[in-house]
Amino acid sequence: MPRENRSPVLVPVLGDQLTRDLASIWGRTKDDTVILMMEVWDEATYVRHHKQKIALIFSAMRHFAAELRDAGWQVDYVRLTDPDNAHSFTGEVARAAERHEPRAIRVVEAGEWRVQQAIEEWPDKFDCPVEILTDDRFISSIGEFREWAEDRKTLRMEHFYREMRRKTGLLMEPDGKPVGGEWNYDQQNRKPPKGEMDAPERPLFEPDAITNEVIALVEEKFGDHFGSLDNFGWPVTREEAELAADAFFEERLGKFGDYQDAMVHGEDDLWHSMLSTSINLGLLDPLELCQRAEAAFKDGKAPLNSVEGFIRQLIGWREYVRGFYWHFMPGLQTDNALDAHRPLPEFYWTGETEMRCMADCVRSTRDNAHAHHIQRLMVLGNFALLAGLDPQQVQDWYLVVYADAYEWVELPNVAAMILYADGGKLASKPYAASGNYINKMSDYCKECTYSPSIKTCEGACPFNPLYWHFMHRHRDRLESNPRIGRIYSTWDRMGEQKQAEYLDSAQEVLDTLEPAGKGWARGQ
Ligand code: FAD
Ligand code: DLZ
Ligand code: SF4
Repeated sequence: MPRENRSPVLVPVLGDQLTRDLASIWGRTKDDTVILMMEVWDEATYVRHHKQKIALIFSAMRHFAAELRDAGWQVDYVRLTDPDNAHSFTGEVARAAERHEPRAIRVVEAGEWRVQQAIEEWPDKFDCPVEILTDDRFISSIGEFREWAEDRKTLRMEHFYREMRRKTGLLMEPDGKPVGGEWNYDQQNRKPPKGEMDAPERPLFEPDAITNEVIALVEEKFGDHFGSLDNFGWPVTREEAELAADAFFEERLGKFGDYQDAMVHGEDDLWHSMLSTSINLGLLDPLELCQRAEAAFKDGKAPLNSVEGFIRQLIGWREYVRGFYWHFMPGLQTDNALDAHRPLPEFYWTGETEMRCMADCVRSTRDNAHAHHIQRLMVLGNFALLAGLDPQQVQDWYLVVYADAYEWVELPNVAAMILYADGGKLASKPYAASGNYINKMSDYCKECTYSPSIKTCEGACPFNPLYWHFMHRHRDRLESNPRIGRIYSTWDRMGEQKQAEYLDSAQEVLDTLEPAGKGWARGQ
């Protein structure tokens, strides 16, 4: 009998493709398909991921494999500890091809450029047809984004977002106008955290036997990676992820909008959904989540500013950064428009700094493998921008430390959104802010060693002089930017003595930054 008739189709499913109706599984019959899942060393070690991130991915992969088997699929699952582990996706597909002699390989395009490069070599490597399918879990394909981007001078998220609203029909009136009359209610989503913040706690999921086994494996093999496993409570199955989503819609969506930009010491989740890990793994469908949010608005259970804000994050930002990533890779990895070369300070890993805001964000990152958006952007990111930290070291840090971090979503946020390393393709101006912003949007400053109202010298919040140091050193580039230019008249009016005080104070801060020891993010 020719091989085509008796051999199966091999369907490799990557660690962030844990979706039952993944394009490569969809429409296949169980008796002539082998689903291949691979725990591989290269993925686990190309950066030294936070321990919770590895545990989450392996546990979710193992649960997904078990779920597929229960549903009657043949799953070939390669464990990390398999003595013959080939270390790479390509190596494991080669081994599986020997085991199963497939008549074809069918795979969904990878989330990350690095992995996709490897997959694109498969047709030449294997002696059967290789079909690489579009990842239809995204609303906009890579090609659609490219088309949208091609003839535009500026690629603003807001314009793309409106296209996505029209495409999905979310929060749209029948006449093509946005529900409520406005496309974007971000102005209403900046309530400072005043008074008692009573955010309900998100559900944490008790590790089961599979997760405990994985946690032990991670402790054994990756025990010296950054982060703690003590608080591990991420959803690792679709059922758990749905329970987490239920809790968000019932208890937190209502105030999600108001407090989207708020920060409170020791309050790590506030009204955020905490669903990014599940969405990025493929356990939850972002479009379904948006539809649920829209239904909550229609049923009068959540206000428009919350619902629009949530939908904008998912069909706006999330889709936009993914398109942006593929449009500008691989250059995005090495962009450094602001010529920033300062090494990442050690306190990004240890949290040992007198800056109370930074210390709290690093603590949450270490304990939870999570920090919420405004902490990533306006505290950790803002400091990296103002201090002129090396983009590649900052990128590595963000990729390592967050359980939801995959390069396609991390890199545009880091290189383009926080560091302006792309020279302004994503953001119309750098997200630079002094201590005032953090003071307004958080309770951090009240008990900090520094004061946001002291601008220079003794006791000054480091963000204050660093802000002016940043503006001063990038004047040539930024002065002509209409959204920033007028800041320079304030600077010029200060007079030379005040300016010198700012610059000297900033230099003092910069001189105290101790570079991170080698080996936190890469290497042993
Ligand atoms: P919520 O605040 O509840 O938001 C809802 C959802 O919107 C999120 O789950 C996420 O899927 C999506 N979302 C919101 N903002 C963004 C954004 N800027 N880009 C893409 N999706 C977004 N998100 C990641 O998933 N992985 C990352 O590696 C990542 N790195 C980031 C790095 C920096 C410097 C910044 C500023 C943001 C980064 N984000 C990243 C975006 C955002 O911080 C997280 O998605 C969010 O904090 C996850 O928590 P949540 O699920 O409670 O989000
Ligand atoms: C992040 C990660 C890790 C740590 N380990 C694995 C793994 O062993 N096997 C796997 O399939 N995926 C892993 N991942 C996620 C991959 O890096 C992810 O699938 C890529 O982003 C795909 O582009
Ligand atoms: Fe952060 Fe400055 Fe506020 Fe201290 S004073 S918490 S360093 S913003």
